[in-house]
Amino acid sequence: MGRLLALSLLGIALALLGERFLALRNRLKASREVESVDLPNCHLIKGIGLYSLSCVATEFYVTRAQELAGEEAGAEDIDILPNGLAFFSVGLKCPSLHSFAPDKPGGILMMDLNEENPRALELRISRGFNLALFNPHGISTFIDSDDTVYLFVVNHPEFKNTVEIFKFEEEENSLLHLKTIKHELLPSVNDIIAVGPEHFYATNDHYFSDPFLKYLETYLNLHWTNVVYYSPNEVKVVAEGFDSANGINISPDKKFIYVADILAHEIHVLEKHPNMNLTQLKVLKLDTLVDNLSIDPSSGDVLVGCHPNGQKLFVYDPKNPPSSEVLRIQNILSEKPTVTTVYANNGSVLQGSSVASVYDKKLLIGTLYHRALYCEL
Ligand SMILES: *[C@@H]1O[C@H](CO)[C@@H](O)[C@H](O)[C@H]1NC(C)=O
Ligand SMILES: *[C@@H]1O[C@H](CO)[C@@H](O)[C@H](O)[C@H]1NC(C)=O
Ligand SMILES: CC(=O)N[C@H]1CO[C@H](CO)[C@@H](O)[C@@H]1O
Repeated sequence: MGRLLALSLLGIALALLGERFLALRNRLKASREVESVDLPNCHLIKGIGLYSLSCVATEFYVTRAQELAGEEAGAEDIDILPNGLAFFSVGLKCPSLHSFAPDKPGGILMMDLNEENPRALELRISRGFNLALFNPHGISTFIDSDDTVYLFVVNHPEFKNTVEIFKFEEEENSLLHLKTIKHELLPSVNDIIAVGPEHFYATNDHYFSDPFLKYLETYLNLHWTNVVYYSPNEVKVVAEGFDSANGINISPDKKFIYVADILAHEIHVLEKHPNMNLTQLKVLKLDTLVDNLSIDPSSGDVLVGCHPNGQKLFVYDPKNPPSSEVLRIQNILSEKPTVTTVYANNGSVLQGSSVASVYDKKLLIGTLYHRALYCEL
């Protein structure tokens, strides 16, 4: 009897795993190909790639890509100030990248998009901050009523999860470190949107922080990831049940929060309440893995860096590389938002786009590891 029971349980477990495997192929959009959509005035920004999936999802891919390209993984996230200064976080390292990643710590680059040929410049960081362990991920800026600019950076020192708050000192091209935030409700932070000088919403892309448990929860499709609101007085889960919550951003009027659920191919529109609670307003289903979200400040449109075929991110084949796709969503609050493809490429020019950001008719497209594209719209 004991053996029969054990065998039945094993059978059920295998069936479940098989079903989860097929579901994973679907979640990764394993069989989708893209049609090219070109933009006329683009050039590559040399020396910068941008990547933004979680470590677990990309560790294999980035490792392979680095081996193949002989390059260091590039920037992770971009945030552009209203005056055209763009910030990039660079040098995210993941546990399994240990031996490949150089000892060079991460950093924050800045680029002035008002310049004719903008170049990225590394910002100095004030003494006292542990630069050697700097491992930056999602970033966000907040401008206070006195025009102070705060830069919020998700950090993974020794693969832990913290949020660092810096004050940007423009004349010195430097960042003054103000605060490190750690919290049990921030076990696997991916991206962040600042809503006050010490206040933010953040996505957890996993429920667990242990790498093996992360793998398991993703594979089993548990939908345990969430969005957390943090302030010095109150920290709370404000939305949950995401497959893998990734990019997060806010509407120009600050009334709505947008969250990209990468493996569910969804963008969630959440209404923000005075007590900072969120309630879900709608979910936009797309046919692609949605990574980082940015807002076009002139129109409020949402720009999405997407992976049309996530499988190719895992199983990297230089002859059949991952493609790129950038979507623009107009009138996201309306009954029928318009979704247009701004850019799509089969990987011959740009592989694995993860972020697209627009400023004054200029579009920056970043990728997981590959390159960054700078286009005049
Ligand atoms: C909203 O927030 C309050 C406190 O900030 C909390 O006690 C309450 O449970 C939340 N309500 C909902 C519906 O989540
Ligand atoms: C990608 O498209 C280009 C033409 O647009 C074509 O030459 C190339 O073979 C395609 N590559 C793949 C991997 O499909
Ligand atoms: C390019 C871009 O807009 N990236 C965004 C990724 O998500 C963070 C958090 O919402 C934004 O601050 C970045 O701007």
